[in-house]
Amino acid sequence: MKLKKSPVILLLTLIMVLQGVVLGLTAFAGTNLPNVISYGVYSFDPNSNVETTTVAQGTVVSTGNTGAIYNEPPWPTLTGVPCSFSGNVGIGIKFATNVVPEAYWTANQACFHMYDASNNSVAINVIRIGTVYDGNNGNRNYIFIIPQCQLQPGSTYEIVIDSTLTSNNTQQAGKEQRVYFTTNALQGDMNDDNTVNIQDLLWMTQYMGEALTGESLRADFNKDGVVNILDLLKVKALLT
Ligand SMILES: [Ca+2]
Ligand SMILES: [Ca+2]
Repeated sequence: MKLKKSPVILLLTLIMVLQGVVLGLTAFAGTNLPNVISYGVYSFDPNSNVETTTVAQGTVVSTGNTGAIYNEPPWPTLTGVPCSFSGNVGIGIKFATNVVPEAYWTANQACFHMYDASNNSVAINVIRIGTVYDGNNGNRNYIFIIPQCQLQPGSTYEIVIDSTLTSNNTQQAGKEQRVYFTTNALQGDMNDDNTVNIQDLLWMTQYMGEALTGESLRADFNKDGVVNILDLLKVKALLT
């Protein structure tokens, strides 16, 4: 005897098939990928699970990405980055998903690399903050990069994030992501040799008087239109 399927069962079957198709397509399109959303310099409480304790120091650059939308790099360069890092300050990169779960943390840490303007590798610490690494951590989408040594002033650096960066939903980024930033210029380094010393004062004395040209405008440290003893004193106070 042939069983006749009820319309309700047929409808339910159809819904289940459609759901499967939708879920399949969603997975294929890659929603909830660990795409870079934003980056900036942050001070943070290393033991806090509350996002409000992660405080931006200056401008935060946004990529326009979400877990489903990915704008191809290059993204805007982050500026105003200090040359040295202390007191729980770091370059925070925010992702669309939780990128700090215990299961992937060691592997994710190894996905970050930093290079200087000459493409030399720069040693970094890669950290996460908080005490839990699941949905209870408001900072679960952040990873912080802290250079291990002093950076060159007024220089561009690159952070490369491997395509294998993985979120708690098992999704991998699937493409290399690159973040660029520039460091602050060294205050008082008038002659651009990356140190502030007596040579900078001597350099300034060449331009004593009204600040008219490019070099004398630069020597006018306090920007009052004239290069004089006041400028020399300002730079003298910065001597290392
Ligand atoms: Ca100098
Ligand atoms: Ca001046």
